[in-house]
Amino acid sequence: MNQISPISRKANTPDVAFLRKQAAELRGEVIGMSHKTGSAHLASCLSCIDILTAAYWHALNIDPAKPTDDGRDRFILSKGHAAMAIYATLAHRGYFPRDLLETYTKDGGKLAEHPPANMLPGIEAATGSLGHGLPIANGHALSAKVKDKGANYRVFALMSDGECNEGSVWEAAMFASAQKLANLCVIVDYNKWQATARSNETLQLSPLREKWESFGWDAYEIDGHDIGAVATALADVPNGSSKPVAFIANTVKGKGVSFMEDDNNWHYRAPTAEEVVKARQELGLS
Ligand SMILES: Cc1ncc(C[n+]2csc(CCOP(=O)(O)OP(=O)(O)O)c2C)c(N)n1
Repeated sequence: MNQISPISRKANTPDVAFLRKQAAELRGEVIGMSHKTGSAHLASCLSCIDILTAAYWHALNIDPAKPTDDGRDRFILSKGHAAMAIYATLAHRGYFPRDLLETYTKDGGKLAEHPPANMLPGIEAATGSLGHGLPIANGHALSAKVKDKGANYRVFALMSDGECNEGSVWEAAMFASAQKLANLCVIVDYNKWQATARSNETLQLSPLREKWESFGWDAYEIDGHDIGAVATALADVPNGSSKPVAFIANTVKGKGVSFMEDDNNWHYRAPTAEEVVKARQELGLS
């Protein structure tokens, strides 16, 4: 059996001012990456940056110097198209040098357009094909119970609302509640958009919280940009019940930049040099 080393959980109150500053820096980073590489999915990244910041700088029991530690919390970016956001998060959190971000999408590099497995410290699963992160998270969460007996690590999967269109998500949701995976947490980045349309006009997701609840989960709606509330919510998993936990995080696609917010053209568009300057000014970065 693997030895579980104790990585202590943060029980303290979130430092909201610090987290906000960190999130602004990550937003600046992904805006720069999208501009330099002409990459899509910038708005998808901005939508979930506050959640990533709350997780990596407050809630997760992790040590970037020990990325494969048996006792670490696992965090899976199931909406893998927001790869720039997880790469920027991991680099700024100290998993690998920030210089590596310059290699995003470069031939032969480690920072593929969507996260690959076993290439970078901190990337727990290859994602990008929507609907697979939660099934993988199930495996980790079950492993904590049956393989690493006594392990107290938690498993988080950050999903998108469009991803909830996938049947595999609901099969995995039923598995998690049947197995009483109380150490499992889903965060749905509910920005109400998918690639080319409103999510609820594509398939009827609403009422989303009630759907998760009816699949046997403890499900809560939260403001996905209230970084202190997200940090506290994630830190409090498991919540004392025997059920897995879902946070339906209401978010705004393109959050943080006025001319990108809730404008789904930024699902694919990359910013010009002038737009980068304007965005950074709005974020208080220059
Ligand atoms: C299985 C699968 N089908 C299609 C795609 C192509 N695709 C990339 S992003 C996306 C939808 C984006 O909307 P959403 O998942 O809600 O995430 P958001 O960008 O709005 O956060 C799609 C369909 C994919 N990545 N995986």
